[in-house]
Amino acid sequence: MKIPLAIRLPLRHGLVTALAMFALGNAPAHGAGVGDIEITHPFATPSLPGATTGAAYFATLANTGSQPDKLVRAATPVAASVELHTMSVDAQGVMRMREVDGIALAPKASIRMRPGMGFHLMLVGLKQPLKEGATFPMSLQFERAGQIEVKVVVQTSRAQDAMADMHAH
Ligand SMILES: [Cu+2]
Repeated sequence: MKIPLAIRLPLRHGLVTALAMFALGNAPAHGAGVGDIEITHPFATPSLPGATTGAAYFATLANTGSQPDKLVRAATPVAASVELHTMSVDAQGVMRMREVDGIALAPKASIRMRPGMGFHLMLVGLKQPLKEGATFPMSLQFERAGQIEVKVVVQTSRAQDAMADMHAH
């Protein structure tokens, strides 16, 4: 699915996304790795009623090696496609997201992915609602490390954690 490079998000969506933070401590730790890539806690926020898109994140996405790598593709059975997106706040204070061709990881880099800011994996064409507590598989293709499958947990947000997280930056 082709989408415009920049999407002006409705304010409601922006707020929901900004407040969509989950409690890391509440879920059993899980993660996966391939080659020099280490992924901790893949999670998705529950989809909004009637929504055909969802978003997934990794608590951390790290490249422990000495060579650069790049996440270039993702796929899951629960959505028609997965797009790599980045989100930022423009000069007018409006949240915008755009598709990127990959998430580059410098040697020794570690990226935190959180609702409301930065990178996320956009699930386009959801085949089923993402309900809290459910899990689904997602396969990831890295330029250098190759392919890995992760288990994504659907987890409800906690607004106070989102605020704490935002203030931590
Ligand atoms: Cu997105």
